Amino acid sequence: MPLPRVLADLPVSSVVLELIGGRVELVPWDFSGPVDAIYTYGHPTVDGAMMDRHAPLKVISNFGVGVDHIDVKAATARNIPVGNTPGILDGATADLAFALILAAGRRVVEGDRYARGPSFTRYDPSYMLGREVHSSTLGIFGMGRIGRQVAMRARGFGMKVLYHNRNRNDEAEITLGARYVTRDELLAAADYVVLTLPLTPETRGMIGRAELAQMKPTATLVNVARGAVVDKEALTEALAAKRIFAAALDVTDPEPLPRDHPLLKLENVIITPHLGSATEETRRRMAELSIENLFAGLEGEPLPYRVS
Ligand code: 8YV
Repeated sequence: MPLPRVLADLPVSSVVLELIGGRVELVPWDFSGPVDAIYTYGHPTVDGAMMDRHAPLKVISNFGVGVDHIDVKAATARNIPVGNTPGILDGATADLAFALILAAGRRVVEGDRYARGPSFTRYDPSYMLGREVHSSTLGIFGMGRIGRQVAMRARGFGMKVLYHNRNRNDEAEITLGARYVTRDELLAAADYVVLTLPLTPETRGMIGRAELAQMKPTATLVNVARGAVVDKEALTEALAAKRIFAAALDVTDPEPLPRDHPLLKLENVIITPHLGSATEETRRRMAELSIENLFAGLEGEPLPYRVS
């Protein structure tokens, strides 16, 4: 019997290969014939036309939780189940959000550049003053699983936690003391505005010129969601004019940014290459869940972690 054929977008990791154990034939993204499954490892677009090109597909399995690159409605209309990896990367992503809050507020990356460079010739107590993290106000857009983990960490830093979300999260309010506020209230009050929401038509470009103008001049924007939630040209302008203190971005649109983009030249921005879930432990669990989904779909079983 021929092995099931699975289209995969990038060379997958050794962990994924180990879990597959030679039970499928992996074919590259530009393969044009029919396949049994699509395995999305990075974030390539998967639309209805692509699903039709590769029919009959039994499953689309995504290595990751965000499925903004997959047309889930088109998959549902074609009875193709879509699987993702929820609930296992929240801690790692919240850790990274906190690393970015601390690094931007306390100018850690800039300090590292300075300490290694020729200008550092003597210590000066008046250089590189940052902003406090402890006792400051954190504003979280998106109180889902990752937002909740960020709020949990903020408690340890004695931060006041505000959030805005489509729905109120009673559990986060009661157990973590997070306070629900409007979008405008959050932007005006937060010292750190953290984005932990999915990319949808409603959230695309949600932080633009007007929203950046509502932030305090001392505030920092942290994005661990998706690059397209922020209007990068508006952000570049705001940072260059020092209308906000700093930004720390784990995600950009496009990813990577063109190498000559002005954002890359600014001192008051930190950019990491989409490292939210990038720990050995979390990436192994993501591989496990996505491969469980893949095999369940190939065998015609319900997906254990199904988006739709
Ligand atoms: C992954 C992510 O890095 O889960 C997500 O939505 O963005 C990240 O955890 C990514 O999906 C793997 O390419």
